[in-house]
Amino acid sequence: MIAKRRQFFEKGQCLNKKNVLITGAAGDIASHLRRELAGRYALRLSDIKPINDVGDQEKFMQGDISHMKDALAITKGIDAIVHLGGFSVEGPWETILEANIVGLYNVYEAARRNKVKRILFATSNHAVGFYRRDETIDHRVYPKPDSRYGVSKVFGEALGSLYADKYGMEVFNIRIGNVNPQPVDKRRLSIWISPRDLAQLVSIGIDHPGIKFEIVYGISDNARAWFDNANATRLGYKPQDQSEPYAAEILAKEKPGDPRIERYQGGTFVLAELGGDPFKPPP
Ligand code: 15L
Repeated sequence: MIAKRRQFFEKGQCLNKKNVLITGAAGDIASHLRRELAGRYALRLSDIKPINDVGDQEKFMQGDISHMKDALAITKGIDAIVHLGGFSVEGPWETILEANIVGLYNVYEAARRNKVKRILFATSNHAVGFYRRDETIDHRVYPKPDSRYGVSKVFGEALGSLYADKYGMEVFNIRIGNVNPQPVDKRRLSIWISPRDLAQLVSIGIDHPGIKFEIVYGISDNARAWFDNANATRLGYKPQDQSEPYAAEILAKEKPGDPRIERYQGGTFVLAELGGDPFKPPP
């Protein structure tokens, strides 16, 4: 049993499992994925911040992806990258530029130089946040970012498209809604994804043969979804969780919202302004 679980490492690479790098590994989404994917892949974790609870099947390499040298070091000997690293809400332009534009470019370019074929990019519903809530959109709509953060996610999707077409990289974009053990408010009833459903999508992104460039939505099987996730279904995604059982309790607590926010899928991000706190009242 113990022998079966053992991984065989040579020069930092696991020989009997896919070597998967998770960037932004100190964050919340990564902590869910590490738990859900434990044992399935040899996980290399990387973040600018240290991680104190590294498991015995995980390796940690600290790195700042805004420096190419670090991006090259962390992507060496890897089969697939799950790129979660970056700034995860609206913020000042300099912050978005360094973490989400320069950092993302470095990860793609380092992957190309290190011959890493597959990249999963954690893009966001905020790449399309200025679509209205009365519209259902699929993976083929043109972007409508709701923030500088959303623009950086559109940039990431576009860079992935370039690296797929020009360099034959295999790119899987997950436009994540909101990852949480449970949906937390009315808007999230539409865009919620449970940790185990996200892990299923990530596994599809890592293991599905013949990926070239795909965009899927990271949502569970939500009755109130604004996204037509047919592309994920086509690739075998069968979400196990639904937000509807939480709806009555959430809606009973929900206060009437600002109609400008209520109109758009991106919620508060459509109003958020400089200062990096999308939950501040609008100016
Ligand atoms: C995101 O893209 C953010 O990373 C996350 O913090 C949430 O704000 C989420 O979107 C959301 O829209 O709920």
